[in-house]
Amino acid sequence: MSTLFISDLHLETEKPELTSFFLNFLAQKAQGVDALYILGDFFEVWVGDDEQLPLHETIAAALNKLAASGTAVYLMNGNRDFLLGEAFAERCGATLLGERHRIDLYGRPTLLMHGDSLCTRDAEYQKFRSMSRNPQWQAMMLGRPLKDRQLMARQLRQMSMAKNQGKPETIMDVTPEEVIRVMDEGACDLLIHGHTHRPARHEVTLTRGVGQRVVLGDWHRSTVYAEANAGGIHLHALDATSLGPSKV
Ligand SMILES: [Mn+2]
Repeated sequence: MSTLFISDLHLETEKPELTSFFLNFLAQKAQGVDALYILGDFFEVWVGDDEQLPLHETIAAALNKLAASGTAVYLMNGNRDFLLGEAFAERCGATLLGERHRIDLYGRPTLLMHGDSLCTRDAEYQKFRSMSRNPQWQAMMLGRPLKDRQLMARQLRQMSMAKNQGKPETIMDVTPEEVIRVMDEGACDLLIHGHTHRPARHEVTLTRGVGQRVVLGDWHRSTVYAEANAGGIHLHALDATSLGPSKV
């Protein structure tokens, strides 16, 4: 019995090999597990659940199959796919989680996040984040024609890439004090998140003692995902080629 955690796949139509990697992962690593948690930035871009691309249908069908076999599937929004909603989650047979989700992981109180809110030193991004996570702003956005949203998403992505190029490394990483704050607040001694694309295990000194922060990797030709069971949590490096040839 085990639970898997992945994030930052950044799936997009233009990268069919990445979709294959993920489908192979589902078929070969996720079969029979208790639960699969996808902690944000599943998709490179998301303009609304009403944009139904073939990629989205492929992914929804694969997750549905996993869910139907008895594995609980959970989705969380990231900073790219913050508009991904209940309608798509339902098409996947998945449950959409809030931005800070607390679980009992085989007896261990655990906090799940995408991780972008932990990067508090990036003031400019946090300003955008509070706007883009506001339900009223989201409703206003989703009320606009799909074509407008597709165009805006492209522009936003270009702007964000240009801005991030000039930012120091420390600003792009989590703020240690913020990690302690959310873990203390959630009374959790394990935090699992993605976003920074810096997979690692870190010790965190909490009010109650030493906790752990597990950071998931992003997906290219390889990734780093986490597997938890009653014995603890482990990070696994995984190469796309080890799962076999491309299916898409
Ligand atoms: Mn992210």
